[in-house]
Amino acid sequence: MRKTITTALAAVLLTALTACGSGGGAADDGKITMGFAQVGAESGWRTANTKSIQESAKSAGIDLKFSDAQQKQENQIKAIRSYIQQKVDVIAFSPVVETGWDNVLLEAKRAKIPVILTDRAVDSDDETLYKTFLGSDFIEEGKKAGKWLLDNHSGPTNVVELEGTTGAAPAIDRKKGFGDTIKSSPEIKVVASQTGDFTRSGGKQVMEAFLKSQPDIDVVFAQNDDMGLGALEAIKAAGKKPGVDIKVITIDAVHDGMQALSNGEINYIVECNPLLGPQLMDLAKKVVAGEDVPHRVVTKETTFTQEQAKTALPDRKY
Ligand code: GZL
Repeated sequence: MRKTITTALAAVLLTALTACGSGGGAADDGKITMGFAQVGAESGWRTANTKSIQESAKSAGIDLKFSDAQQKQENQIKAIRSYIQQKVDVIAFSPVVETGWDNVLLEAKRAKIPVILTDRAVDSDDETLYKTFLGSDFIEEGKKAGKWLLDNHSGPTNVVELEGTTGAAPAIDRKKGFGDTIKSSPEIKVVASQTGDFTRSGGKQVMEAFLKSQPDIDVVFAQNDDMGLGALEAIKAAGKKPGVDIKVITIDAVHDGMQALSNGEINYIVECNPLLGPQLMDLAKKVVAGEDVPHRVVTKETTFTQEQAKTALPDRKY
């Protein structure tokens, strides 16, 4: 009798453990559960990125738990901790800033839940804290913006820069790529640089201040379309013609940016591809299955002039 009870108890315990899972490995029905901690909804780029992730999860048959951190790191960390407690099969997120992730990523590692970085990087020295980082090369994007200015400026050129979220990888790296590239021309000077937090309102407010404080602005380098579009409003309100009196260079190539480029109000856009969903889901399946994946996957992207925008606009997906 005692033997029967012990055997039954062992069976119950084993089932309970299997059902809860020990983190990692798809659920019994083979369905993968992904916890995704998104930055927020600050820009047209982010909206397109979220749509790509949600639609791709559906087509990949992946059960997606999704959270919007309203651009606050503490909210992303809370969301990741909740995914760990829920014992999801894989966690993915776009770190709003580069620093402050080691502790929560260590908790995920101890829970044996693999992590995938998308879009933005973390500055951790411990590369075992995440399986792979899928996203753009932001330094390259900054270089492309700087190269266009080198090739298309004439004489002394005063630049004002609208920076992205302070501490965010795209803000740090785009600034570096742009600055390092224009260094080769002593005629080009960044006379003012300030964060607009990747938002349209932020770009407008900072540009209004620049137009008051800077007597002679030749170029605006906005680290994303949304801040650039906000700057266009400020430039027009100051009675100047964007794209002509003040040249505008931006990064992203979302629909509204491409429309302004096509209309001649923006001069050049460096694309930053937000459609990371399909690659993310492929990587997640491989990671959950325990397969090796590259530690870095760089997304493909291009650049657009005003003429190229006119041709590309009708077929753009975002
Ligand atoms: C870049 C992404 C940036 C976009 C902005 O990959 O992190 O954040 O350039 C967005 O539009 O807010």
